[in-house]
Amino acid sequence: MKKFKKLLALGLSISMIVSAMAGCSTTNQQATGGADSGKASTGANSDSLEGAHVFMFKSTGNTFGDLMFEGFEEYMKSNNQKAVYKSPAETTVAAQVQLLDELITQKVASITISTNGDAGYDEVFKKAKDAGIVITSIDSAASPDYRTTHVNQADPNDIGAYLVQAAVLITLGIDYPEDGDMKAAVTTALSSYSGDEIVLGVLSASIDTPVQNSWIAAMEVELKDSVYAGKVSPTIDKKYGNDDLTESTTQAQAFVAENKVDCIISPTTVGIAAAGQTLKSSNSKIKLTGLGLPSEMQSFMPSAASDDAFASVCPYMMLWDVIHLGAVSAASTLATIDGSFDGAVGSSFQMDAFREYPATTYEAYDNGDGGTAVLAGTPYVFYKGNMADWVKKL
Ligand code: RAM
Repeated sequence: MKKFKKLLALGLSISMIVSAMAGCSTTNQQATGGADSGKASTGANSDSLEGAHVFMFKSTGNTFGDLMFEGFEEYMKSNNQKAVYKSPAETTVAAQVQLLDELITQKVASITISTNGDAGYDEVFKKAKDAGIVITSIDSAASPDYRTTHVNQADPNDIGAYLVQAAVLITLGIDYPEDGDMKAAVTTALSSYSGDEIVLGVLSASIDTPVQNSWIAAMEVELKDSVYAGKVSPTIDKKYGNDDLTESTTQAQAFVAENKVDCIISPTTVGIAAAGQTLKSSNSKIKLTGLGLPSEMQSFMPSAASDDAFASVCPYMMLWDVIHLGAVSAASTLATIDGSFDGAVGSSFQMDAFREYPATTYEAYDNGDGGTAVLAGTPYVFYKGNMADWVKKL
């Protein structure tokens, strides 16, 4: 748990902060930078995509995807390459497959994708690979049979464990510990806890999304730790909002109506914002944590160190440097194309003179798929002590 201490001490680099600010201000203007919603591929934008590097998120309208593209595009541009954002309107496998098929016809050079599911891509990925198109996955993994590597935001085991720890502390009304050691705080707090069994809920993306499922699997492993025995239910109440604001709101409302959970963990930026709004407007006692963007969560979180964090529905949450994540995937793709990186264990690439990114075996619980991953970052906690610094940056 020392990692958190280090993280809080280090923060993110100044250049990342500056580019994050740039990212926020241009998030909805990507069409001007050669990006579009995917509609262009059916004719709205006749620019040739031949040789372009495509970034495909799960669906359009998601700031998390826009920010990853920001970093991807910046890195590609600095290497004189053309980056294009193409994502379907709907968060489904079928919509991504259709778009992928069109991109193959248009002879793109590479595709970097965050997938909507485990299955259903093999045929189109094979077609892309046979056409010499490099496939890299990011955020939500693609099959190791077709990807060079998976660019992993942070260790899935850490993400799952930290989210459970945060949810338990929040349920008990305990502030984010300044030393960052949530597990120690949970252990101390639960050792003297004799109240009702704490019940956690999860508001996820789709039922099939590989990345959220890997984090949920890690949460379930964390809950098996003896520290929680008899105090926190090992069973998580799961609902799925498909990374859609309306559907996520409906699911959050169901949590409120059922009133069975003490805290909702939403490991998706769309879900946590929808739950924030729902819990706030319903005056529910249910608390919230998860993975969110400070810019989208400010109305549901404390904003000053002197605030009572528990006057807000979400006292603290976490995420990582989303812009840097996108840049790492661009570096991975270019290193694959120039032949200096092949995604095998032992293979690595550099983004700058100092930092090496090695491929290692990907060990997410439900997706320890025999493929490799490159670790791009670590989770970072947003709480009353630092929210004011972040709302305009990420
Ligand atoms: C959402 C997406 C993405 C996830 C982030 C935290 O925007 O679901 O997959 O990694 O949130």
